[in-house]
Amino acid sequence: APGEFDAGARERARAALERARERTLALTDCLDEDGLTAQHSPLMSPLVWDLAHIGNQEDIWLLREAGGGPGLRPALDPVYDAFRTPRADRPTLPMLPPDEARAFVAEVRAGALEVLERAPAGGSPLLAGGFVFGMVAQHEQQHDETMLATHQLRRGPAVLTGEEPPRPDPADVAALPREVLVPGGVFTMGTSTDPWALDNERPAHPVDVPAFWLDTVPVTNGAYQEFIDDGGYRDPRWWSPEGWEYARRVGLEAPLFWKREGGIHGGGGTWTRRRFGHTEPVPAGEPVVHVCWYEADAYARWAGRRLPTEAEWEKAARHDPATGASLRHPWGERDPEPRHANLGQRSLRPAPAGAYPEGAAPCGARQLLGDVWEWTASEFTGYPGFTAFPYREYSEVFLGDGYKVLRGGSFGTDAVACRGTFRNWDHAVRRQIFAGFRTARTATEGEGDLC
Ligand code: AVJ
Ligand code: FE
Repeated sequence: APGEFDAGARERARAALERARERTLALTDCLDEDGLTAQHSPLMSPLVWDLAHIGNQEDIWLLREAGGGPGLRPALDPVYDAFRTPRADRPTLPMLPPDEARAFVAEVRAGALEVLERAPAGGSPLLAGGFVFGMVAQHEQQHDETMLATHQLRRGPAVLTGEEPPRPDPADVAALPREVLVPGGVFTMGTSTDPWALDNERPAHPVDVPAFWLDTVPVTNGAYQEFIDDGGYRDPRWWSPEGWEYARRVGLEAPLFWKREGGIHGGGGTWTRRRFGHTEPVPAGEPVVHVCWYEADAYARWAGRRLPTEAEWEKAARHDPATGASLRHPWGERDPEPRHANLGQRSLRPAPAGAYPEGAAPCGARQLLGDVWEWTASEFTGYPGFTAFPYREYSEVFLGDGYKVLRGGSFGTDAVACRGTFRNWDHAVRRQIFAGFRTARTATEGEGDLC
């Protein structure tokens, strides 16, 4: 039964924990001691901090809170408390060296799997549907994506490999409309039933979203280059006042990791990008990635459009006009499979725009999940009736603080941490995350009204 921690939920929890750990080890076993303890960017923790922080959270939530035991190493809590020490200062912490960190996470995991076996089938909200195990698996996967971003920032020879994402059928892509219409009316945003949904995705509530048009696919590198070539970075008309001030101050002129080869300042030449240790021509047909919210907002204004609100994004991704219900994923209730979306770090890049027809939403938009996180116009706030669960530091302390919401997940997001309701957030200036965007416009009167 839903809500019960039955055999099926236990098996899903075990599989999610094991998949997360395989990825964590793949991201850390490929570097030597120096590569793990060095700080590759002041924006990020040393990788060995993420590794033992993953184990520390599992110690707290699975061994102590779910298991009711004393935990393995509570004395490590202050070292791996993200709120006590900002990322820039973490190299100074008395962190476990790599071998000890590996032994620590393995020992915590052995205990956690015992808790998983013997935890009661019902009773506490923490165990309902295996929530706390799902939460810990999602936490590890979120840090894995953060570690992937650290790998992208890291200088030096490539150490990661991935598959090529599928090439979409060019005829199919050419036939796609530039934008799709999402009719006006009420839809159900958020969820009260998804057992592993996190506190900020709850509860389900009705939201009236007027009709709007949304880009069928994310904005591509080719389209973004037109903005650059048109002098978009030098024209304050397109920028919010804070965005303009920021862009001038730090000298923004292209997405992070891009470099102009030849040409003159402000025009000409060709662009290359650095991607996981390789330099390559910027592929025009792929969604743009590594832009901050200010750049996305400026591009949208230049294009005569705007960023979608978070509610618009979720309505496009979930609302099924045939039934009036909200789907779990754009394609329906099934867990993501490789044919639906570019998720899970199978690939180290977004797929070309127009890929994944089988993952399309009812409105016809593609690639809403996977490829790149999508900046929305909205700030991160709690839904009506929000209650922090199980700890205030996951979401609550960030609410109302000016963070911008991102939706949809990237090629580096695991399926367990990605669904139509999943909410991510970050500062408007952040570019090391795997973020792109798509644009929208409000429909004119008469377009898309429900009669
Ligand atoms: C939800 C991705 C914003 O990485 O800061 C990890 C996830 N929370 N550990 C973050 C998280 C605690 C969080 N984001
Ligand atoms: Fe964390």
